[in-house]
Amino acid sequence: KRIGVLDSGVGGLTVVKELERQLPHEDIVYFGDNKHCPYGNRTADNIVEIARSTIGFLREQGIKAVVVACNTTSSLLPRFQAEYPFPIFGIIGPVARAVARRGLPAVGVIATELTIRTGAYERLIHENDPSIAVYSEPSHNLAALVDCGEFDLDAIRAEVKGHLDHMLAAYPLGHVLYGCTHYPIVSEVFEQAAPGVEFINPACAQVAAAAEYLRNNNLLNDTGGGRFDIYMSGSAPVYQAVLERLAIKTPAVIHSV
Ligand code: DGN
Repeated sequence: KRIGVLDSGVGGLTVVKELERQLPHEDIVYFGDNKHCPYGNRTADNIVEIARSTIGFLREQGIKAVVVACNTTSSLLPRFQAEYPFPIFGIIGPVARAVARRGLPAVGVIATELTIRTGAYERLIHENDPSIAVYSEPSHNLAALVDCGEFDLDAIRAEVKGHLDHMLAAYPLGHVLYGCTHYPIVSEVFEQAAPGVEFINPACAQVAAAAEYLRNNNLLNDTGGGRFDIYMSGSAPVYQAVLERLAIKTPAVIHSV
């Protein structure tokens, strides 16, 4: 059986990149819900409804687990996680534990408005260590700017710089989390805008946690892999461009839904 991956669009491909690196023998079925993108500006009830329908679709493809490659959906995970007979891995819990393990005094989180509004990053980080200062920066536009696929880098640069200047003026942060899976697609823009900051991609901790669970439950493939289907309601050339930008090696079959 395969691992199902979901996002509102191309952002979840940054998690696929990590799956390819850490679990090269797995087959992946991806759902990019471009029709409803951006998620970050929708209501919580609507996102939960969309998540149920997407997981239903992935389930029909024959899956053993779901990796929620979307922070916005992950921030609402407790509302639907227990409804399924297979594990559903969120992206926020594992990185919250990783931040606490590293003993960081403070972190910034830049994410969609809905992710920030749910308070999920603060809550999960503070469950591990209440002393960590969390500085949240909501972005109304950034995920959509990346997903429009033209990579208007000037517009993306201006948006990123505005957010980082705002955060860093409030506190001299050494660490900032990419709280939206679309952002690591343009990681070089973030790094250039704030050279002294270490940007943390939560996909690494998420996939490590998923791998550990699947290994402990004998659900991992030891050989094989390389089957990668993308179902999306967006534009295939945009997906192709992001696959190339992230240097994802596994050949993808892209289906329009
Ligand atoms: N990529 C998604 C996330 O991580 O929150 C959401 C992007 C969006 O739809 N705005």
